[in-house]
Amino acid sequence: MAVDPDLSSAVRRGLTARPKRLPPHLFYDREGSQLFEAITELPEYYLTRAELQLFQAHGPAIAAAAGDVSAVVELGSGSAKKTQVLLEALLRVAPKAAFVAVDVSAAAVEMTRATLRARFPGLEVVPIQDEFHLALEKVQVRPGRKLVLFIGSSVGNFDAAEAVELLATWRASMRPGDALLLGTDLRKDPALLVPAYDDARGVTARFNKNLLARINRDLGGHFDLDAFRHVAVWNAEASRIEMHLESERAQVVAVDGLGLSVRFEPGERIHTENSYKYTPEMVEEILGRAGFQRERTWTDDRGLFAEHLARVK
Ligand code: AVI
Repeated sequence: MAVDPDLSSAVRRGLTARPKRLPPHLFYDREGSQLFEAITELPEYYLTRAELQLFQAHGPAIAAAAGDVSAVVELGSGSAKKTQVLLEALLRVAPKAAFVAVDVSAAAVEMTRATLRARFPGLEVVPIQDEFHLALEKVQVRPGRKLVLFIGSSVGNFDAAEAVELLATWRASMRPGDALLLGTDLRKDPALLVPAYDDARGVTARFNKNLLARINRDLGGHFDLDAFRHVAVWNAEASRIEMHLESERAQVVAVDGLGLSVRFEPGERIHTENSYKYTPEMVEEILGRAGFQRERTWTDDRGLFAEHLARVK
């Protein structure tokens, strides 16, 4: 079995920590990415639809505020369903702009390139498979102002300190006049939030348990998926939804590829994800500390989701 060293060290570290945890970027192998696409179609998962509606309603205003940019750079590319709607509006204001699709996965950038080529035949689409900050440095060889997109509430899976560090790193590769469009989910009634992360069909439960399935597939793990329960809870103090996997009983699970035996108490949890839900103050704080000035914010019709346009200070 060819073992991925990043996966091995993250799983070893997380399963030997107290409390146990696994980092959320491990969700996104092939199965996990497909499950995430299925989540975005769920009736309970309002985020994707709200952001799409926001782009349909406010795309022209966002484009006017962003101005005549020479490149639109999307950090984290994929099916680009929502991006197409925004891009339509952006290209009316900046018809010569190129689109730069950045992702650590070659398959993701290729998928974006193919989708956008079909929809916008004249558009220059530049795929970059790299870490986001390195891609931003490469993009700066192009003259003109850039608009960087970090949408879909991806920032919400980082805590405030991590988010500031991340945005500040990108900020260091941006120039005065460049802009960032940041998508954030908003703090709201937990009666709406919790089902979005614990849907009736159990797709999010399968997405969460795919972490254990992945350890079984890629690291020779022996997790019994039925011996763990998917848990989604609202942590009001931290303003975040937390996902956990809770052991139904006392058990010891071997992970052969790591030479590890992991003991679980009944009810013991592995913390797998945080999804922060923002107030305007939280957004202002993160952008400001990372060296950006928030200029404008738009929300969808139901006030569920927000998009913030910020400039390099
Ligand atoms: C990718 N990210 C913004 C999603 C979220 O809503 O935090 C991941 C997700 N986790 C469970 N459902 C969706």
